[in-house]
Amino acid sequence: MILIGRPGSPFVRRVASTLNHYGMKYESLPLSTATQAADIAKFNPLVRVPSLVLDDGEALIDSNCIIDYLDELAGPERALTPRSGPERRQVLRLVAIATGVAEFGVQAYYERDRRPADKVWPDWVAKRSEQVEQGLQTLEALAPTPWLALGRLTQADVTAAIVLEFIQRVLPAVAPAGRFPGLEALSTRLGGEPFYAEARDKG
Ligand SMILES: N[C@@H](CCC(=O)N[C@@H](CS)C(=O)NCC(=O)O)C(=O)O
Repeated sequence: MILIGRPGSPFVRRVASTLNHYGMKYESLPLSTATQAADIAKFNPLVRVPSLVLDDGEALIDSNCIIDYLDELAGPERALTPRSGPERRQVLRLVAIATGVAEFGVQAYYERDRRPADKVWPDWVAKRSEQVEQGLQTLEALAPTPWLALGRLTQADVTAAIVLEFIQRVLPAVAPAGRFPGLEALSTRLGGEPFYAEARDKG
């Protein structure tokens, strides 16, 4: 399998971490959406990352769809997201909050850093930053248990920790050290896990 995209993207990183967690081998193709759009478009017409190209050439797109496929391959005993029922809904809700935080973080970051300076709309950056903070606060309220849900490691933990680190990098004023102590502890704890650390550093 080939994972398209750079680990600086939280969406790419959550797929890479999940592949590692399941012990699935893959190669990285760290294409940039900013400078290699035509190459990325061969795999995803929306020119977004990640894509995961399977050994038969099929290209899966969108981190949630890719992870759903990986969960199926891993089987219900190992899957980081339960297959059905209230437990699945609980994990998916938290994943939706975390990925929503990442999406709003990307929007604020693109608005601030990729637009021509005279076209930047500061109110938009402020609104998205506020929503990012609210999402992180909701996750923070659950964090110190030490897992976010089900008393064990789930996809919610992997995604939330990656997204916190992404926000710390692109919107540091929203997540200064000490603002989200439970999530910070989660990120530190997962940082000691090879499956997580390797995905952060790869590419
Ligand atoms: N819902 C998508 C979001 C993917 C996404 O937004 N990726 C960003 C990189 S962090 C991207 O490709 N942006 C390119 C663009 O917006 O032009 C997923 O979960 O994979």
